Amino acid sequence: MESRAAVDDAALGREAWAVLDANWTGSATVPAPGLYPHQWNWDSTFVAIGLARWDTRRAGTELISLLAGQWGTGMVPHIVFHPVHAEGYFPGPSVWRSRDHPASPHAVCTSGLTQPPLHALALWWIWRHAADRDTAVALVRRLYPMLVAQHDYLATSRDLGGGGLAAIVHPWESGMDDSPAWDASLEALPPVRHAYRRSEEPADRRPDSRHDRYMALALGYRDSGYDPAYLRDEHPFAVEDPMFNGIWLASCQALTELAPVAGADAGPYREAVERIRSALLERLWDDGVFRARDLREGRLSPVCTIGCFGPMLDQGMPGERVAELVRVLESARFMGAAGYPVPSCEIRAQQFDRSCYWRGPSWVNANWLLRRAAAVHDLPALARVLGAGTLRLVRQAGFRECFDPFDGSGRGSRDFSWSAALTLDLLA
Ligand code: 9YW
Repeated sequence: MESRAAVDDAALGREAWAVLDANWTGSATVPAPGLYPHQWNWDSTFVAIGLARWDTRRAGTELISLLAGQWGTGMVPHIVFHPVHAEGYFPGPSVWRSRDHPASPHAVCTSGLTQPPLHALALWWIWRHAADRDTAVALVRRLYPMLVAQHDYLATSRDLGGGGLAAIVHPWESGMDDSPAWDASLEALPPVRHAYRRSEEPADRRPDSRHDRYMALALGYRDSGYDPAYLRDEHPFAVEDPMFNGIWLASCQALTELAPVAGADAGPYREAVERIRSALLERLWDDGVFRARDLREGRLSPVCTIGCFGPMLDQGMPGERVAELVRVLESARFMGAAGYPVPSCEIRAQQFDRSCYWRGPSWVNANWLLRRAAAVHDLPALARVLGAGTLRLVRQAGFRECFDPFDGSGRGSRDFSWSAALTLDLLA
């Protein structure tokens, strides 16, 4: 039995490498062939994490190529466009017009939004697990100043609520685009109709009205010249997301350990960790979980989603809060009533939809983040269930974009990079 499992693992590992090699452009990994032909921000951080134990240099190249898209403001864009297929995805460079902005990089076209700041944690993961120590240390020294700029940007231009958290200004920035956590905020926007359509969008993706609102939000921000004052005073969507901020906090913790390697002072990040933790507890904690705060409407999201567990990534989160979160996570609201970890939306919610992206299906990256959270809080049984359940999903259905949480069948794109990369990490 044991050797059979070992053979299966080896075959799974080979399949994962084949997907990553097929999606490799020579300097970056695209999320999936066809639908996503460019470099996506948090996708690349998960790819770097998956490669970290096996290929230090390639893991580093993944982050370096992404950070080549960083703006002078410190913002790391959510898409860095591949020059050849530039208009093969909508919205492409002609919509974002990054080059019209004086702080954008000259060499590449990018979007004007960001995504969850997992970069410092990914760099820490490479540094912690690298077989090639010298390459890892050189990488830390090279990337550290860029991460400082990214974190400064979040702490200044994105603290739109003034309470110490970073706000997302578009659902795309959460990485969990169609999560029900944004429904109420989107519904509160003025009605819009827009001619744009995403050509290859699957029919079950999202209702038109939501996509039109996504476009209106993106264009409003672009037309302001990507102005931080516009975001603060006028932009109609500003949400403090617990997953985005939990990831930010975990990345600040990573920077406290990377600072001495880079010859820098860890002090500012120790303070940032305390500040973000207090703000999360004060501003987002409600009824046993963390909830997204809509800064424009001044209310917390009534829906409990996978994002509510993001602050569990904080090693210093008080034990009683972690225990409450784990109770909800293991209950019939999430893992307790699903065949596979972890539904992206609470099963009992009216908005739960087992077949629609972030409205119900299980995702390998979210499972990996929760497994990491279980590990930092010394919850080995939970970590094992999350790791084994995720491997069961990819073994049975392949490296799909997401999975039905009840029967484990695959959904969305095939040969999805982060599903393959994080499998390599789970197999280690
Ligand atoms: C989109 C690339 C991206 C991910 C997001 C995921 C999806 C793209 O694909 O969004 O706008 O259609 O929700 O997390 O980064 O894989």
